[in-house]
Amino acid sequence: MYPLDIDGQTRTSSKDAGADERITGTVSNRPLDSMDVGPAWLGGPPDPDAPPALANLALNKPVTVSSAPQPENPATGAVDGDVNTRWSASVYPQWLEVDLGAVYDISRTEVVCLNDRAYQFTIQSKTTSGGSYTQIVNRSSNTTAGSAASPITDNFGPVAARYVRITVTGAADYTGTWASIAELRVFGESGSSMLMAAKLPEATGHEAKEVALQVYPNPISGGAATVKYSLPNAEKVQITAYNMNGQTQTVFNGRQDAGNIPCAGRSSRSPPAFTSCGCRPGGRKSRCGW
Ligand SMILES: [Ca+2]
Repeated sequence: MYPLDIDGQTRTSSKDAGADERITGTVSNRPLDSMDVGPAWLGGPPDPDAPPALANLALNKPVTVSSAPQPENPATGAVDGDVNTRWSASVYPQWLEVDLGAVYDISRTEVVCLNDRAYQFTIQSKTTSGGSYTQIVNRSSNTTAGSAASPITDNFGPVAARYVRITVTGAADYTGTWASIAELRVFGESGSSMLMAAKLPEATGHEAKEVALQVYPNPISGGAATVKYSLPNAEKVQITAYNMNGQTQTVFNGRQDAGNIPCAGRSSRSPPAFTSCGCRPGGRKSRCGW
């Protein structure tokens, strides 16, 4: 009925991962505690009533634009986190679209303009590449300057979005034809409310004791998660990811060669969905470096 556990024994339930053979204490189902989920919880569990942490989800994400930018001011200048670099294109209207990489609930945008200009723009979003846009910000009559110290900021109810497009249509205080945006920031829940732990089974008397395990970032955020570990020798390995609700997903369960093992997953799924684990470039088994 159930696949074999890590010891190669028949599992008696979906929750039987072989722990009873691995530790001497009583094994029972229980809520996760700080020892399960690593350093991120050592100060205590998150406050469930705390407002969600917002992160700039546009930072260093892929961008597309309406026309060729000024060569020295490429599209990436709008999302590189540096207020001294910019995206510039001429003439109006010009748009720039950032792909957040996954659907997030976004609730604020900030726009920093070259020379503190009062650019006029709209911001639209959609959840799929083929979907239709929803306008979430209308600054088409804007007269507010957008400086590094005081960006043009709009807060709105959470909007599910993956693709966020700013269309610059003019400026209130600048008569040139260049759309020059130093930073477009898109804030939303980064996924930091989802905590993940990956555990190796407690080994009894052999090399797995030496396994080094990293989960990065933890809590996972930004849509992607990576688990890395080293195996000094070929081993049976079982890695399970947990989210804060205790939901699990088996990242890997099987035999792996010695070496450094990366696992890639998506934190935007709940529980996190891991799509690859191991290092087999070109389809060949091989060790890999980090
Ligand atoms: Ca910039």
